[in-house]
Amino acid sequence: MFDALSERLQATFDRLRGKGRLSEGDVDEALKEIRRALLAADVHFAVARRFVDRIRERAVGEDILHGLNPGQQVVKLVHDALIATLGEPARLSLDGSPAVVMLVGLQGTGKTTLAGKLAMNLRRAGSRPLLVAADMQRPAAVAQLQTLGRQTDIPVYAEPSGRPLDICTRSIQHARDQGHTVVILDTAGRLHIDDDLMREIEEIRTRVQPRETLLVVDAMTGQEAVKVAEAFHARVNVTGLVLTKVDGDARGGAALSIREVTGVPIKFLGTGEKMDALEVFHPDRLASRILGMGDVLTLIEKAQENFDRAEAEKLQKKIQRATFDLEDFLSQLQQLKRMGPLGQVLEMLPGFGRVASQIPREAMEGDHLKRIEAIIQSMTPGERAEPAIIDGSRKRRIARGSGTTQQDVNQLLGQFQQVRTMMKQMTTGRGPFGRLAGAMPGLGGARMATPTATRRDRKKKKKRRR
Ligand SMILES: Nc1nc2c(ncn2[C@@H]2O[C@H](COP(=O)(O)OP(=O)(O)O)[C@@H](O)[C@H]2O)c(=O)[nH]1
Ligand SMILES: [Mg+2]
Repeated sequence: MFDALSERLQATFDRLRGKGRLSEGDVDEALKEIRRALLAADVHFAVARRFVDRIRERAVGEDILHGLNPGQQVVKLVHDALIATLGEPARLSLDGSPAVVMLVGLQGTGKTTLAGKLAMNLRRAGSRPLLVAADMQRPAAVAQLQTLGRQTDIPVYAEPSGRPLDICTRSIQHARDQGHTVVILDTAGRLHIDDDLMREIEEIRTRVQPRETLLVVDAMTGQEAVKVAEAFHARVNVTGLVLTKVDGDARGGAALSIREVTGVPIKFLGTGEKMDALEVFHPDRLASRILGMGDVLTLIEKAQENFDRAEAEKLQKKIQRATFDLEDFLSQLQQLKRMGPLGQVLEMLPGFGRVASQIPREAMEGDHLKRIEAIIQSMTPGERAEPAIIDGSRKRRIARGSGTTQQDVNQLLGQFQQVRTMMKQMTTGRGPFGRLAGAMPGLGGARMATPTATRRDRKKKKKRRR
């Protein structure tokens, strides 16, 4: 999401930065370009206008033309305007015993998927969630939630038939009896113009008094999503928005308009079909990602969730002894893969968004990793430890053994060289990888141990530990 908007905004900034001094005309032109970029990304026209007005006011107020580095200041103003548009960070409220979270929205937006993701997320944080199958519209809906419950090992309350209102009411008593702390109601999809079905959730809401009513919105639906959100909010007083399918190629207009138009905060983003593809929404992080500044914080959290501490410590020693070899390369790739699709991970690195969009998709998918695995497994232990000895005839043998081409082998060796270079940057603390390494379990220490680490580096590192 946001690829096109990102590119256009960054092109605008590049033009500004290319100029030594900025005139009023330059800033006007840039603001027009920003507005056009927003509209092209399907941002609501009123939101786009307000966005640009915000920047213009501050540009004048702070007299950026006469300040240092006006181009850079425009970037900062756009960043601030993005955050203002995306709203304040808002947490899910879990007051109540049990706390009830009702999921509502159109059909197919990802409510049931979210129910599972949310339950997993809350369980990790120490809650005892119960999933409730309150979609009696589609015959397969109850079974879908039950399957999810089995996969995630989270209890599901379901009844073979009956009215959703009664099922929800009974499920809450059941939750109390069983000591559940959170109840997630997975309701049926409905059109905001279907009066009968809208009345149904109004009744559920009145009866069970959910602490949170989350409207699940498919980011791919663009402008229409904003209208739907307004209609739902008017009837059931939505307390939070969840944007799903932001991993798709939506233009991002819904994400940028919906909070400002409805006044309801975005609480989560759905970033994939799998159960771990849920992100707590952080406006500042998304703003940075849109502007190509990366989202190192989310990346670090993902890394900490998925990296194996023991592995990381072993790796740290290898980097110190400069014995990082192809075996380690393979194990690193496998760990990285656990953090999610490589493309999404790379986009979170500062300056990498633009690079990531140029890497062919297949290069980031599982098949590619399988090929790499096959190639490395066709090497002798000596070759894996000392790739420099791999000459033409060895390459031919490896290609044959792994069912790949010599070109594939060359490509892998090239990538390995690049990673080695990045590893060097990690140990000297330069560039995005340096910052990332500093935060990863085990890797941070590598920086201290290198001869180039200065006292200041050591102090910084100490600070980070606290
Ligand atoms: N790519 C992607 N697909 C999603 C996401 N959330 C849900 N889906 C898919 O969207 C489809 C509909 O999801 P479902 O949870 O059944 O929607 P519901 O009708 O609102 O309950 C399914 O194929 C899901 O796998 C997401 O964040 N990203
Ligand atoms: Mg469903």
